[in-house]
Amino acid sequence: MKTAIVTLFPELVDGFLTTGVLGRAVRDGRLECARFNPRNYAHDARKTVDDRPFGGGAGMVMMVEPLGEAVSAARSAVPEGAPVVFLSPQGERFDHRIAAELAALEGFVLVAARYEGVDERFVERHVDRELSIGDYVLSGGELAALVVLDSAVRLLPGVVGNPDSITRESHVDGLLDYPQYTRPETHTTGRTPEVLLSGNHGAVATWRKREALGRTWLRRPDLLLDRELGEDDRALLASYIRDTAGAS
Ligand code: 9WO
Repeated sequence: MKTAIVTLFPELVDGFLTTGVLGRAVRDGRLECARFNPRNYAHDARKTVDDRPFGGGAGMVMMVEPLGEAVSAARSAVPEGAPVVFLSPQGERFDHRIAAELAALEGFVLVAARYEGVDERFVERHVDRELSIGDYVLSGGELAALVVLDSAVRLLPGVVGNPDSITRESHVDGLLDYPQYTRPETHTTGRTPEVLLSGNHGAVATWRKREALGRTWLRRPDLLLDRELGEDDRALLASYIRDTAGAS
């Protein structure tokens, strides 16, 4: 996959592109991520990329020209037709479904802005998709761009070593994760649930499904509304609810 990030602070993304899962994807040649700095496309000797907002008000707005020219350069580093994605609190809410859509593409350009915003003409002219990772304001779009890139790249074939790790992950089947335990079996903080030590793979799978359904019901009931539960899952959730109702 060939990607590019447009950012005034390319050094901010370096650590993520050289470390862990993303770092290995780059070294294995499964991911390219070129960096483009709008500062290098400024038109004046002072390298200006921002200016005061028309109509007044606090802060500065990123100018359309340096940003637009940086995006044009970035587009030449990604495959023909790759979309330009702008990260902003005004965007469509990013989720696993959109991560999978992006992972199915040959590439995309991520645009991370700074200051108090960008000239709206940049968005109209250069942006194909505006994404938000949540309802909060950041100091810039870089963290959001990295969230989007990381979650999409993990879905590429061969990037996460064990394919089970992907299908097992939260949100892939629309449920939260089940609780996990590792050594020691017993600790002052508590004992590992017996079923996980039983060696009975069927019983383990049933326990995990019941925990995943139960925690989703407790913590994110909105996720269950989007999902038709089968007969078996309904029974597992009912059993979980009976048990927790007794415990609380
Ligand atoms: C800053 C600001 C200050 C005072 C009043 C209003 C304000 N709005 C902003 C603002 O939105 N700044 C943005 C900073 C401009 C675009 C890049 N920045 C950004 C992106 N902050 N947060 C995001 C972001 C992106 C995706 N998902 C969540 C947040």
